Amino acid sequence: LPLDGLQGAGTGPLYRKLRQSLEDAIRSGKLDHGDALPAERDLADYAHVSRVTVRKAVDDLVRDGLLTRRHGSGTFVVKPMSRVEQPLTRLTSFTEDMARRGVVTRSEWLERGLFHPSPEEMMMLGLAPGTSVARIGRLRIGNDMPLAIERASISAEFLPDPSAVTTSLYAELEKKDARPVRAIQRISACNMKKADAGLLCVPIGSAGLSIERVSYLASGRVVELTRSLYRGDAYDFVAELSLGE
Ligand code: 16G
Repeated sequence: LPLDGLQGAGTGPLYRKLRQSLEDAIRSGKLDHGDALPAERDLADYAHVSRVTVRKAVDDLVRDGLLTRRHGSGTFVVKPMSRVEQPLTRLTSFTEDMARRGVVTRSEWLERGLFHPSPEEMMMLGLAPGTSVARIGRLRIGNDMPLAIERASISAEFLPDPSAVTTSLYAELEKKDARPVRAIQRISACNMKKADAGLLCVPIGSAGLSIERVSYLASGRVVELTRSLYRGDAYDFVAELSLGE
């Protein structure tokens, strides 16, 4: 196995030492990105620890985003993504942005359905009383690395069947002739709370960028109200500036 013994691997409980030793193997390239992690039993035999200890160490590394579990095929070393440089002046979708960079995306669903709108959604989206709102909440993942949590609210008029959104919300809106053409976006700094940090695989309190986007149709109608939380260690937002009048 491409692992050094647990002797020099720091102090504390065994699973921490094993975690450290696995992390060292990943950082030094002995375990390469995309490699499958040896079977739990082999790791346990090799390190002279129990399988419970191995599982704890692996859980730790999965939580911190160094390893990923793929259902049915095992545990793999995550390909780290370099920081994403995101232009601030183009109204593109996550799926498009990532495809352009050759990043493989997927989403985990946090929420998807029609709901009774909150007063804020009614106001922001200009909803008539008695109408519903479609909510699309997703953890957005690029090359196995969780990048952002996005929660979008859309008038049901433009998205009567939220379950039709399987990959791209904007692609689905486009089919309904309701893809936004203009948006206002506000970005502010925040520290991640426990639940969000857990989803994004970063330590609690890590720097995040909280982004609010309100998007419009050419007619001026609001289509989308989206609140997102982006990983501060993964994104650079860039804009070209020119001398004002
Ligand atoms: C972007 C947008 C989000 C929009 C999503 C649609 C931000 C910062 N970004 O991530 O508002 O809902 O794209 O992406 O809010 P999709 O078409 O891939 O679902």
